[in-house]
Amino acid sequence: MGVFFFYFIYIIAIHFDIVFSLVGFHQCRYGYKDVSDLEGVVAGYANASIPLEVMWTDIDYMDAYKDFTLDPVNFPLDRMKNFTNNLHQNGQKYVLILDPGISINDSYGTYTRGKEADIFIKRDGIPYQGNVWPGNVYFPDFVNPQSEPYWENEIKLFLDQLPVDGLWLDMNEVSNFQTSNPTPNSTLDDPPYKINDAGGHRPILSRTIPGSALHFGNVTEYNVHNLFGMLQAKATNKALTNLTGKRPFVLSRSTFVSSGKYTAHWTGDNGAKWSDLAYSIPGILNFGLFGVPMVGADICGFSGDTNEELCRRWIQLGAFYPFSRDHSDKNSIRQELYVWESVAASAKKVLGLRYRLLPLFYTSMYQAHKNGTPIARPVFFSFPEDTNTYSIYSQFLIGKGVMVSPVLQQGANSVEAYFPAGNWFDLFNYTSVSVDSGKNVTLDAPPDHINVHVHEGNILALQGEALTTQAARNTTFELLVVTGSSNESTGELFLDDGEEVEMGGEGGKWSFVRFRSARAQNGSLVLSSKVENGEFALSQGWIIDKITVLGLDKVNATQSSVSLPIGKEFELELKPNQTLTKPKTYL
Ligand code: MIG
Repeated sequence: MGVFFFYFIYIIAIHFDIVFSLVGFHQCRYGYKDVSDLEGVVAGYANASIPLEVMWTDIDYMDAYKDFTLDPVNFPLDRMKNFTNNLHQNGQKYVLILDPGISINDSYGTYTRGKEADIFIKRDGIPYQGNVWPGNVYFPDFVNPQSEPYWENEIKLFLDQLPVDGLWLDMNEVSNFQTSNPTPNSTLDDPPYKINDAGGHRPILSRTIPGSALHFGNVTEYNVHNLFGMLQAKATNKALTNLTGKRPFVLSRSTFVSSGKYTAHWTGDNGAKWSDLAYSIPGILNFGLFGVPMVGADICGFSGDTNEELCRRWIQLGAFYPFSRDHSDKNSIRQELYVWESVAASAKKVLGLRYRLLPLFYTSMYQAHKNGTPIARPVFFSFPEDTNTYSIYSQFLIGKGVMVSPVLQQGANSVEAYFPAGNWFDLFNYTSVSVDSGKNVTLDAPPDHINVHVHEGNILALQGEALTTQAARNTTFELLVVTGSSNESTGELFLDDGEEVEMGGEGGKWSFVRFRSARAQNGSLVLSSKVENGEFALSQGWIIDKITVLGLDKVNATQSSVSLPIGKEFELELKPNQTLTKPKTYL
């Protein structure tokens, strides 16, 4: 099974790139009323000193739910421009939603240009008519090569007005509010099987585009149904790359094999329920294995009212999702992280750690790009020899050595977590869990704490806490060297400007560093780095000004100061001349 997965993801996942700022924290909601509402939320985060990287707006911003338009009353262009500029000045970003259905309306340019280009999906020789938020719609046919220039031009016309930073593709399964009549005797519209979709055994054409509809080249919808979301994400990714010359920022609800190359993904409409908090972990781990590494679930829950305790536990977990976004339904109460004091306090703590770990999240993204390994990984990924790890779905790893063990039950103040053999250190307070062979351990998990441990054998490059990823990038680095019975510890660090089109591309501006520590025979710890393309890191002035060693009983205390440029290889010997009872920091 493991071997199968490895081959599978190596093939499909390579060369996906994410914008660095995508690893920051995101706030969204369906039902923000107007620009003032949005401004209030951004201010709410700033006042509470909770990191906010990206503000999102759902279909509320559109004029009558038409793509590429703005509601002139509540989201007028001048206010929207001003809002977007202010975000950009604060180093923040803005992302808007798009739905695939194009309103049938002769005074709407996106429609008339689509009609002229003849790019809509057809049935019986004319465009197939569905019904979604704007009323009657036609759907662009992303199988048609002409849909790409059409879509790019629509995005261009919109970006020329409002320079948003990314696009969110919803409803692209395709979701249709109406079920069309099947063509009589058509096995494409109503084959002799049903699917258990949305709680009922319904014909497959229910609330989507019927299988007998036709795409470019007379390809039936039946044959390409599941590809729509992927092809739309591909076209959107390409359009944004062409238009901005930068790495694009796309989020898609529907995905297929290879979607991970073009888009991030969220797991769709969950509920504000404890069970959905727990299900979010297997959901995210699955998508990592499917080759969609940038994935998250709606934090605090989408439908139904959340509550303080659930939202607090959810941000504690969600702060470690690869894609970390709070999102809620129009009919539910507000759940921005500053709404409750205890949630705000927890959010500052856990997002503080997330931002210190941004180099790990981003380097894991680079590893996904190169090797297909997920960012959030099942525990068995690093411990395949420990068969107890195979069935774990309430804990997961970030990269190879950071393990998250969240509280998933209401009222719980402790958590039972499985620890594979070795030394583990809590990343908030460096308390340790040490097990000779893998076993279950009961850990304290008071209301404001989530257990996040790093395993021996790892070296983490950490940066400082900050309110935006840009500000975090400007802080100095700390190396956290985690040792144990194993002789060697290793860690990797990928750095670039966060938006160059290809991660680690030939001739690009990036640096890649491998850190290694090993015990010498005299008991010293030798810490060194190997650097590829150091010039970029040197040009940014990044330095390591702190080294912390965990898990050594004997360590050198003579090293009084360090200031190591990341872009330059180094070798340091930490001599064993002092017994330590707590982690040693070299400053
Ligand atoms: O019919 O745009 O999953 O995230 O807030 C619902 C409104 C349409 C479903 C998405 C959800 C989004 C909502 N959309």
